[in-house]
Amino acid sequence: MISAIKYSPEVAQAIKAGNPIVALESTIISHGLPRPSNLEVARQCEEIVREGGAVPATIALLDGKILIGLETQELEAIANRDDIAKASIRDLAIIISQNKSAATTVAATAHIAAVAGIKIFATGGLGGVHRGASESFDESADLTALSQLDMTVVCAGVKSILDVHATLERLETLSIGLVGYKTNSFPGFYLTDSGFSLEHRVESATEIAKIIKTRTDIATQFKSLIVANPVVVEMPRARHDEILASGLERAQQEGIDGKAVTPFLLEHFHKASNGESLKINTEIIKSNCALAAEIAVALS
Ligand code: PSU
Ligand code: MN
Repeated sequence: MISAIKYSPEVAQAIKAGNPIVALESTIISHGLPRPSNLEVARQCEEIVREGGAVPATIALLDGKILIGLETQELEAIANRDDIAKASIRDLAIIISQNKSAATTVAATAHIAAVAGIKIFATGGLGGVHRGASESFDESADLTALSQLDMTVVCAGVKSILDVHATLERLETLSIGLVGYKTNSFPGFYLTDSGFSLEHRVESATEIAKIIKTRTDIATQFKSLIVANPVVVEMPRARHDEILASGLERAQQEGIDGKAVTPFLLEHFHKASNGESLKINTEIIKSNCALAAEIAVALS
């Protein structure tokens, strides 16, 4: 047991009993969604996982502790406090040692979940290779993290603000598994179809559970599996492309770089679309939580 970890009673009980658990990230709460929707959506996500028969384990760092499962006030703190940093794997030990607080990205959340033996994780859209990465070298640590962890991540593809083609190439190089849930097209976060096709398609949670077990049988489990679950009602494409173009331009003008890029562009989308992207983002996360719970149950 790592001393910096604090489990919520609900998660501790589920681990002890071997009940299905779904890990949830917190960067989406503190940096991906605006207040006050962020707290509301975080609560709804946890409820959806419970309704699906699994226990939600939202992961974050609060005042120097790793929390696996957030209690009411802890979730409120992550959603509302102004001192919540965005932590990737490399930041974890530093933030814990300095008794600080941070939300965890997909990379950091997956790492902590794996330490706790949790194998299923739901998020919105993965990080990936940013546009212009051949110059900026901006590639999310989500990719390298997932190439080293025994994790199954349910997401709506990678965020459409990224270079999707380059990201798919990197996923292949890193040997990260990729299946489309009831689709042959790689989803594009706000868009149902990113324009790239998928080699593998699955129809059910049971099928995914079988793949997860087989990965362990043949020792490929330490390179994550991505389950790409497309959003049902997408954003009108012309509007999407227009908002993305203006967001990228603003980011460049304002010199936004590093870990600030993704939150900046997401916020730009939420503002410029008058809340439409927020609605879609919320649907994406909820749907991924429901599917992740189904997979966790099928696996147990
Ligand atoms: N998906 C969302 N909203 C988000 C993120 C994902 O719908 O805010 C976050 C995740 O935590 C992901 C991070 O790990 O964005 C990627 O950030 P970066 O591009 O800086 O690696
Ligand atoms: Mn980056």
